[in-house]
Amino acid sequence: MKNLLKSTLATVAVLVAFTSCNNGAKSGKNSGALANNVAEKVYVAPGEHDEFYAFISGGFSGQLSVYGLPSGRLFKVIPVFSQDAEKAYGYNEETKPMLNTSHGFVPWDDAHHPDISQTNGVIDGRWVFINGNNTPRIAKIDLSTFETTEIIEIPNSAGNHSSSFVTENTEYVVAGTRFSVPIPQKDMPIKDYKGNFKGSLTFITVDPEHGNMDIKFQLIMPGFDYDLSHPGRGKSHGWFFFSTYNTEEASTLMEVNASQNDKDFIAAVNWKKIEEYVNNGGGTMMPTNYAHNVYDENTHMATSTMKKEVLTVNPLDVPGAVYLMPTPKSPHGCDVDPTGEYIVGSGKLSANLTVHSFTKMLAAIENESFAGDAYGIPIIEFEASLAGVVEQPGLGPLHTEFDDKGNAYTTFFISSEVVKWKVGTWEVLDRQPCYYSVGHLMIPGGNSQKPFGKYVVAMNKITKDRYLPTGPEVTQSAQLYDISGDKMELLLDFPTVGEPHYAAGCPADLIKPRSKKLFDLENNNHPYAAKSEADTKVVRDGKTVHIYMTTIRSHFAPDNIEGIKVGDKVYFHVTNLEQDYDVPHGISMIGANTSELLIMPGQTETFLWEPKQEGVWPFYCTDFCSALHQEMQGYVRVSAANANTPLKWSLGEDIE
Ligand code: RUQ
Ligand code: CUA
Repeated sequence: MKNLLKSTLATVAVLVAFTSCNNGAKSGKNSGALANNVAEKVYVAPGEHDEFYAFISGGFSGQLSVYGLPSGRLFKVIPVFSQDAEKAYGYNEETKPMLNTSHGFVPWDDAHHPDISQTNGVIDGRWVFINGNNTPRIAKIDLSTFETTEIIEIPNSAGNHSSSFVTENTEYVVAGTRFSVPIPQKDMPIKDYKGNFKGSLTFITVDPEHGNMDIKFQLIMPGFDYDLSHPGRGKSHGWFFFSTYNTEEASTLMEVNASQNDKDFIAAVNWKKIEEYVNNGGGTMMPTNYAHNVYDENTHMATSTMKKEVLTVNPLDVPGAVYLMPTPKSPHGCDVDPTGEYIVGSGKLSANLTVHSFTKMLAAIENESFAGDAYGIPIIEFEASLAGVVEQPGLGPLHTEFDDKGNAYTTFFISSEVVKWKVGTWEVLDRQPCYYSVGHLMIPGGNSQKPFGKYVVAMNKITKDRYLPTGPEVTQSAQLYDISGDKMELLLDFPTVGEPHYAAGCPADLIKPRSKKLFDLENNNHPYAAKSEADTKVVRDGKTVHIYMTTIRSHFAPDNIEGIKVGDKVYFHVTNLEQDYDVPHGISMIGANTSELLIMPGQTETFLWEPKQEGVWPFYCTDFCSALHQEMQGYVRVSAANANTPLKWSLGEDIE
């Protein structure tokens, strides 16, 4: 019996060892995940702060989530392209215009690539930009309030994927189309795609002081798919690089038909040259229709303006502005190293990683080392701009980031790993498995001249057995690696909101001191604000009723309202009079076909209620704000549509 037990245990031990190996929960002596000090490296003690912020795209959630590194703790989900009932974003009257587009109100998008603003090539922590792919848009989030303050729709674009990357002084945030389409849109046979569909690359200026976005020009390129992009920096500042696939210009069975060519291109765009051309009156105004939505922090309201034209540029009209660098094979990631010299093209179907040299590219242009042209755009000879290749580093390369020591880190989707290699010698230095099938990766400051090479976050496409199961839909996942030593070390798994695509990170100190604590009531210019209880009132205008309401611990003013009628449109404009950090109030009304409001100190927000039944209906505060939070409530009396109940409101007295 004893022996049987022993041998059973031995078998179990072997099985466990085997299974855990299979699961990738690394076994063996130098196992990162099992080492004691690993826990310490990610442990942020209660009350302590993380060293880095990470802004991780929410993918098909349409949002942007804020994490701390190294802890992997989730702090906030910033609503960007999707309605968010928790924060009333897209539900309250103030923020609904943010989601307006030329297709009407679009309350969702597929968010991909956050990128933080830069000054002199270094992350400055002022704004983070992110693209919506599906109904092409670029959003700007203000990192003093962590709120989406601007969304600009991109006309002539579809599947806005090679976006939203910023140049080294945030001169531009750039958006490239994934799908080529008829420009302008028109009814035509799909089979006539080739030669007729076009791809637009959009350059959006960012006001250096206020951050206001404006489309400066759209470059109308051949009908390829523009997958990813990155700005030049340092010596290559003034250029922008875009990877392409489907240079075959196929429109059906793309998995086969868009994989025919040995090489596709990285398009190199000299935006400084085009900017000069445009500033001198170049380009063609094209009629179009797109929304520009701006949130004003002083009125606490967004407005949406429909723009009617866009300046387009034909690359052939600006000689010397656009070149194509052949790159094997259907390149996805298009990443520029911190010096600006090297442009890495990750050919998804290629055995090797291709690295172009900016210096060699300029020389090739100078010497006219061209191998023909595509629709008149010169194609640089492959060898002429080639800096080197990383040979057989893995399978299915997607994206590359850089540290501050001359190393590059590339993700491989198929072989499911991060591979570290040396920039310049192209030798592979280290590799670590990802669990599983990694897409993007992020080193804080990665898209800048100054990366902070302490951690890399791998954002994975598959999670499988890494967490407790949650039914068929399992959590999305990221992994944190320590890259401060020669070898990468896996430190942590943490779940993410939606499918994480790219992320942007920076030292917490860049953002923390500027984080706003409240809104100044004095500067509240909301047209329906009540800045004191004396200003509260209820105003009827036909069938529309405006309630000017305030909140303070722990009551609403007014809290008794009579004279509302069935069929009225009742707007609750609620101002939070608090002027202390971290004292929001909420409000919700029974039967309102919208979300609660969550109102920050000094802010005014509005929701619409359309009462459908007579009665006395309560409302209450939804945010636990004080010991008497539960007493923070009120009543609205609703009379029949033809009743004569007089309009009255009060606080602390009975309405007779
Ligand atoms: S990319 S699928 Cu960011 Cu690798 Cu979108
Ligand atoms: Cu105010 Cu709870």
